Amino acid sequence: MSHVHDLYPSRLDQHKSPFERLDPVVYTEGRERREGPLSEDQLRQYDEQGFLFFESFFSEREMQGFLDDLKEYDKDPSLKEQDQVIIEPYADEIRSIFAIHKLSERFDRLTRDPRLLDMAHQILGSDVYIHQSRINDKPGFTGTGFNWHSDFETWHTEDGMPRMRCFSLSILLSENNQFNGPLMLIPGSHRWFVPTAGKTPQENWKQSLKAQEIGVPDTKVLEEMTANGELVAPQGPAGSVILFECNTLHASANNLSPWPRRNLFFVYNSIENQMEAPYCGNRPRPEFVATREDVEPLRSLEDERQGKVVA
Ligand code: 6CS
Ligand code: FE
Repeated sequence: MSHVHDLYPSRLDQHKSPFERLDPVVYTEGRERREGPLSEDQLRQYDEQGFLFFESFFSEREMQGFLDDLKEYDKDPSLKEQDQVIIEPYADEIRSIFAIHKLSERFDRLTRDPRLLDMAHQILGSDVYIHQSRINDKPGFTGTGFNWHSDFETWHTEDGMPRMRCFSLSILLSENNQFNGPLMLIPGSHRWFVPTAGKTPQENWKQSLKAQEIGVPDTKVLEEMTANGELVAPQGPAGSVILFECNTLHASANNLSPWPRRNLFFVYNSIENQMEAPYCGNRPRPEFVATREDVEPLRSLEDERQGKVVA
């Protein structure tokens, strides 16, 4: 099945200039803003900049259980054989583990923590589900970076995500500092859609999750995007959280320090923005990279505790 008209065309055989996004950033839909943990100021900042940073959102102690789970996974050689585990290009070490919330009850529960889920409801203005979850475990010395990209550009072309109504929460499980390859973002870049050049090969994910080459904006556009502004690289202790819009341009450098950079990502998508056929025309990517079948609106743990959720 192909799409008659694509609002966000990309992976093209000719150059197309960036254009303004067609979707809201904060979904109010004519109603009053949903109540939630984010202040008007924070919502405005997110709207303008495309990200928010919460230093020490959780305590380091709260993160310990998650790190213990990861240590167990590191010891399990059979895990490395699975497709959902991506190995570093130049070392036999884990780069990413996808669908972590399906592997571990502890991670699954965290997706429904009201402190996170209430922000998702407030920004996306609807029920939400997890489009993708992963650990990016950038090991000391050998961990490689991530090239500049917009997540939405990939999720639209390769997964069939129709609109920009989605964001990522990156939860720092280890300290992120200037040496271990912290996430870099281009503030305000989420306001532009940047079409990229080059056809998407079948099963591109096997290559792109190790080192992305297709779907990367050209350097001229990146220069323009940073011309009046700056780059930001939020840094802080374990338990800090970066919330960034699905179309915010971001990247990160190699980790040449001895300290691993272990970040957990939950991608919250609106229930009204479920996957269609991939816009690049290829076969859909596996369910562990892009939820297509198993779409369940998340209910907060608070509701469960109060017995409000009827099975
Ligand atoms: O292809 C993807 O879905 C992923 N790749 C990158 C570089 N970022 C977002 C996402 O995990
Ligand atoms: Fe990304």
